[in-house]
Amino acid sequence: MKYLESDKRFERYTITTALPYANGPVHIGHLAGVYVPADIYARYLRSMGEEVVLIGGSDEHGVPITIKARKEGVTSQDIVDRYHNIIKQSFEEFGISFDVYSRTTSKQHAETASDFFKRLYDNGKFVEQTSKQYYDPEAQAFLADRYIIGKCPHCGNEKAYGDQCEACGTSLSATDLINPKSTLSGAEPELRETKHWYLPLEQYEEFMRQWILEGHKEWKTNVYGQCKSWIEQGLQPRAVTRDLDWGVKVPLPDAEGKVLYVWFDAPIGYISFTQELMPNDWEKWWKDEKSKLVHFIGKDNIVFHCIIFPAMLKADGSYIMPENVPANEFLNLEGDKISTSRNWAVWLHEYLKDFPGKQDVLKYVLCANAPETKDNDFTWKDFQTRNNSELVAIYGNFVNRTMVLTHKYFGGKVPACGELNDLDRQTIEEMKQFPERIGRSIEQYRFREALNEMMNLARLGNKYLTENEPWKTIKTDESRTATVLNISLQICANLAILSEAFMPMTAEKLRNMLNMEKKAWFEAGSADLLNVETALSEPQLLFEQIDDKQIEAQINKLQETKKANEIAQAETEPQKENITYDDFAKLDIRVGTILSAEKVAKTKKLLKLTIDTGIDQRTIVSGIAEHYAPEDIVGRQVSVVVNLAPKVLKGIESRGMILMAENADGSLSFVSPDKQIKNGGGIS
Ligand code: B3M
Ligand code: ZN
Repeated sequence: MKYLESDKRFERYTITTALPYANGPVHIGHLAGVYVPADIYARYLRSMGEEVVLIGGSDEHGVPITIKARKEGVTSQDIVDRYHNIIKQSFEEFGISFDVYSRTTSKQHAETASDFFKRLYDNGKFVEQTSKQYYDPEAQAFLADRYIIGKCPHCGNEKAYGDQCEACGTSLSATDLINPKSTLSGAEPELRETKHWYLPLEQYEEFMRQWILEGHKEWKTNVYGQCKSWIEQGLQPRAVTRDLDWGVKVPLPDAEGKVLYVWFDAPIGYISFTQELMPNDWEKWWKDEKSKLVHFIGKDNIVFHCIIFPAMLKADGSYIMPENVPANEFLNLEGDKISTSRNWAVWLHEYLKDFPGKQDVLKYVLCANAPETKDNDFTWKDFQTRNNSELVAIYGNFVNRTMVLTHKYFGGKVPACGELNDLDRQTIEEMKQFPERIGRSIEQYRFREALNEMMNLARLGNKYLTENEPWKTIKTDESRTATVLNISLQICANLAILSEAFMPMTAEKLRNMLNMEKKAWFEAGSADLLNVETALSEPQLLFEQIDDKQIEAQINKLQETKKANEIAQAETEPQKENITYDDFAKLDIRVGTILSAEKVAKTKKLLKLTIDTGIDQRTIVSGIAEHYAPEDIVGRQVSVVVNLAPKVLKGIESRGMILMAENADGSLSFVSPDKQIKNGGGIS
């Protein structure tokens, strides 16, 4: 069952969610952009009695994973095993109702992707092309663009990558770099010929024009607009293979060292995961015109899901096309782009540690503020406000008042409804409209609007309760009070059904309180969901206030991240002029131990230290008072230049200098041996 006329021809829903790269955990941006809306959509449709499969999994191929593995000195398989498990667990804990959550390193996937390629190959759907690409003669491997660094031709940054300069943001080709170097070996790469297979997208241009530009004007404007601009610029052949040793092997005899391009194999994952779930039955979900295929993705994936993957499906010829691709824009965090590499994110597994049991709060906030039509900002303040003044003050408050009053006046049993007055009738009439109103919004992928409508039902309940003041009528008219609480409880029961798609954990708690079975969406809208005399459970708070302290802790955490990033990015001072070995040998640097330390009176920066240098015990005045407290450093081993000419500072003769390392923020740190050394041990 569904409300939109245009959806009535479909008998089942094949819903896919972008496969997150298994090179890091998932964060709120992933949840807001893809998994929250997809989960709402799937839960809603199931509740409407539709056949649904919600498909997800980890994207475990691609160059960034191999780079991360190399950096950590582990295998690519180690990396994807680690993050696949973290990601999968986060999704489970957040109750994303996947029917299958698999991974692209599975055997089934390799087979399906490989067969898919082979079929297109056998049917002459590819063109072979040879091009020149960088090759590392020492590592004996072709280099992905990311594996090459050199000088950016635009801004001069010496460490630009072959695909992008991160200093000025320009996209590059590896051949643009000045002085390119392989990051595998440091060698200078050379251009060598290599053969690859291309999908000639230009052959599908006319089809795309008809299918999307003519046939899907209803797609979200951000999605339609991007497709239009791609198609109008003219589609180009796309290489679907790469020279790499991590991925699905190209299933051809002359393709040693070549794998399928990650963006070729990943979307096939949607198909192979369906096969894992339903080995005998998968085809109807992918090949029957009565199946509605919907891809939930972020905006950076639009071209792959609207043009490239459909072209692959079309090249095969036996698949249905996606009916919609409701891509979202980006969610920012406290005004800055979310970034895995800069650790600028709220990680789901960390959120769960800091806010245990509050999955629904985050899902609610992310949906209420979803980047549906433009980029949006997540702030902790907004998170707090939405929790305290919406979930607690409206939804939670309404349910709690109703429950508490029913327990107080009617022993926790659903009281009978007496005669209805106009306000009762009007309230029930309004209540009846919510299932369709919310449902229509969801069917049109307007999840914020849908959520707001769901809250309007709670608002309606609150208003009804406040206007009828059952705590007053109880003194004079018990039957009136019974009617009002009966209707309020029926509204609670409606909420339990209609909020399940958005906040499943809360809905379940509410059902338990109401002693109510799980009911279908289309059963909502009724004022007879709870039978008279049904015993209710004890009232239990559905939401609780989040206080300033919790919010400040989160904001502080982000500020720490920011500081760490600034430090990591700060420019390093250029190297000084060369000196001879003899110049260096003149320095006499020894390990010494701090015997005592005190502040030099009337100065901010100076400490007077007594050091055992192994040669003698001497006084050194050091400008470290802002970085170390005297009591913390007694007993520490430090590096001392012992033959520096003595100098009088604030009336104290200082004989030598303590070596300090300076961080980007100006903070100082002792340069100390990493194990105990006898005092006087030379440093050279
Ligand atoms: N892993 C890109 C991303 O996470 C990619 C999506 C694949 S969907 C088939 O943005
Ligand atoms: Zn640059």
